Amino acid sequence: MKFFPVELLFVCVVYLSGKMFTFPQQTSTAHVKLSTTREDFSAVTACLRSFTDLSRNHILFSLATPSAANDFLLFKKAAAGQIEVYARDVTAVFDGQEYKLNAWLSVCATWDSASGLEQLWLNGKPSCRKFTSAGSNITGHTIITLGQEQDSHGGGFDAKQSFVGMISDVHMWDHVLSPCEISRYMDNLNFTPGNVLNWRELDFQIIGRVLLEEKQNICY
Ligand SMILES: [Ca+2]
Repeated sequence: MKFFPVELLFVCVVYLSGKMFTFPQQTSTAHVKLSTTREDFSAVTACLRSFTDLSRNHILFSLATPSAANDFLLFKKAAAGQIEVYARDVTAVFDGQEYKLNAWLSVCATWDSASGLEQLWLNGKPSCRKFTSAGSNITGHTIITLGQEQDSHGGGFDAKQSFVGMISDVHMWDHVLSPCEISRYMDNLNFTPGNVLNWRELDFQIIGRVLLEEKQNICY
């Protein structure tokens, strides 16, 4: 009888175009772990599309290194319209965001260490540009999770901050995308895929009840 280590069944690189991860219940465990061998970032752009009906706090994108659990993070606060973006453990709150429930949202966040400025984009609309942290890079072994927020490197999850819903089209770049490139992502036009995370050839691991499903197309 052939024996396959359990991990092998869940670690894969898959062409995910047209697919989504479904997080069907609130837990403190279920998540998707995204892998990159990159360990030094002087700038970041992360983009994803999400669909949820959560009005409580919840995580959208969590990147931790051994020295900083919130090295780059997108977090929807319970307060209406407020999205936090962390860089190097420092947060900026972006207020007045049209964060609709029960709809696909396109979200991107950028940061660069030279200026220390962040910007959030939601459904094509840019936010204010806000300062968080300048002068130091995101460095060290990088763990990225979807579905759970890391309070420690790869762990420290809290069900009350978990994501419930669907996530698709996750990309990450090691530079700040131009507004034009972000618009192309938001409009789902032809854009240059992420050079750190690329949804079209994503290296990921599913832990717990997360399903990889076809994105649903509604016919009229
Ligand atoms: Ca937390």
